[in-house]
Amino acid sequence: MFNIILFGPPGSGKGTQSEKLIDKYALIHLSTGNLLREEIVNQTRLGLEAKKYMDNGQLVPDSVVIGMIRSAILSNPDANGFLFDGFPRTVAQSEALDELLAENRSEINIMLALQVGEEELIGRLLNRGKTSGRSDDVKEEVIRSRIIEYENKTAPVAGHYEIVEKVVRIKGEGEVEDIFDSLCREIEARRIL
Ligand code: B4P
Repeated sequence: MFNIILFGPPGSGKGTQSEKLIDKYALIHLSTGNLLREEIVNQTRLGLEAKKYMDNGQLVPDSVVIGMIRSAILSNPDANGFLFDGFPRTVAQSEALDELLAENRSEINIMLALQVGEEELIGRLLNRGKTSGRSDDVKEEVIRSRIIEYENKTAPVAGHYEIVEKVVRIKGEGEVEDIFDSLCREIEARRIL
């Protein structure tokens, strides 16, 4: 198994690059943002609870997202590997992920961390908000709250994987294809074929 975390602030290109990476490497894409939005569309109890946090630019409680990831991993026993997109977003989530993978005699092989400046992030998300229908992309103050949540709670997750030398930082500004090529180079330098 080859497991990747695609890491970075909101709007850094995680969703965009994930689509390309899962195609190229036949990985299972686990995006907690997408899973939560599905719950919202289906108006489940979990979705209605999560929406309150998401609309305010806050992280959804750890117990909710860890439970979702646990069931997604268990329902894909024959996976080649997973691409985690938008997860883990807290140190508690990263510890839970390490344990879940260890139960399957697996681990995180690489964390690819996209680096993008704050004003560029805000511009991209406001732009997406014009057409995406995503309520968390419309108001600049909500986008700023998401970036603050990222700095306070999510950025420390990189430290957790830096200790085990799994983090590679990639410039996330510029052409989508150029960024994709940089990500692929790093994966191929480490992938056991
Ligand atoms: P996510 O769905 O993960 O949302 P995101 O971080 O905004 O998306 P992403 O980073 O993938 O977007 P992308 O850059 O690809 O999370 C949404 C919310 O769900 C969170 O705020 C939180 O409330 C909750 N949540 C999710 N996971 C959670 C967890 N684990 N724990 C707790 N809560 C959780 O795209 C942005 C825009 O940039 C697009 O329009 C794209 O076209 C554009 N773009 C991409 N690359 C570009 C480039 N190179 N140049 C120009 N534009 C580019």
